[in-house]
Amino acid sequence: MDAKEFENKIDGLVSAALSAIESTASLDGLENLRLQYLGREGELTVILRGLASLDKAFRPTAGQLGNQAKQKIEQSHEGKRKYLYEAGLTERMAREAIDVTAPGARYPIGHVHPLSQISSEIISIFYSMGFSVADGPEVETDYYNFDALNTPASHPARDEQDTFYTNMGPSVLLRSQTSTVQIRVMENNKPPLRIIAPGRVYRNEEVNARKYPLFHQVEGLLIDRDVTFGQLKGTLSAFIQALFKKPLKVRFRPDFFPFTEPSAELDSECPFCNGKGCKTCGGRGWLELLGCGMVDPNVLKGVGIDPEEFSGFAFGMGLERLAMLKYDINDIRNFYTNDLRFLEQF
Ligand code: 2NM
Repeated sequence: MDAKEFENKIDGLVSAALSAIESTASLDGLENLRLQYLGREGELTVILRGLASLDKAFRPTAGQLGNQAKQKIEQSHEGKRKYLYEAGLTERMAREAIDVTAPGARYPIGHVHPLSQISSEIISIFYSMGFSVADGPEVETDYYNFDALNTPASHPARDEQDTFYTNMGPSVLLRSQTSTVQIRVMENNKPPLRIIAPGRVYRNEEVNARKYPLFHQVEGLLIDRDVTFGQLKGTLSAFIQALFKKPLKVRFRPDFFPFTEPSAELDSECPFCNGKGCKTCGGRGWLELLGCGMVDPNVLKGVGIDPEEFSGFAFGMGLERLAMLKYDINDIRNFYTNDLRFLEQF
């Protein structure tokens, strides 16, 4: 190869390298070009390695040309590398920019179900009066649900029309009241006793806006010596005032339950109109809130408590009914459909 040929070859190589560098658009592509020309087996490297075979007189010039070529390619490569790096950085900064002033994402937080709310509230009121919480099975026997509660075989509540019996045996049923728990507590503990039994109960009813085959009760029981109906009235009127957070009159109307004698319904002055009469109380000024009475001596005898020594009172209320009144809910089915638009209001 003579000097002219060498010069042409070097020039051709440099202009090919520069135009390839010019047109590459990625750092990876650029690195491949660097290897192609300047790497250990790169086109220029191979040529420079072959200088020894050139005419001795031409060698210094050739060496100079080769080094200049190398510098040109290196400069071009370095210029393009900086350019691509900066452009990539600018693009990433635009793409990944965070607006630190943007409001945070809201995570939906849960709500306590209105039945759980009213249940907790009732529990804490009775807790403050010295009652503790008891619970028991939802699948029960007719002994605990009826016999022990002085409810005779002929009573209509025992009919399949009203109570869910299971296929686990003729006497196995879903409890229709939480009094079953109170019987179990009286069987296993000596008086004095002060307990409430919150929980699910089941009755075979056609569904409508006020009835559902599953609902919740809180029943209460107090057993001691010399318990009076006056103490029942005082306890329940304190409870009603604590629940509605205002001084409300209560009245007791005679009623009948197999497990209490005497028995009564408790009405309170309507807390929404203070007794004047409104939509909620149907213009009557009074709301029927719960059932109560003095525990029947037959119930005490059945659990081995001597009715000559001890007496007691008991009461029971439906949580759905109380929650519907307190939160102005017009359909009991809202409690069980778990529609978030409903639940989020509480
Ligand atoms: C009510 C109304 C009146 C009641 C009675 C008893 C027990 F176990 F002592 F006999 N527990 N709960 C009772 C009394 C329940 O619910 C409307």
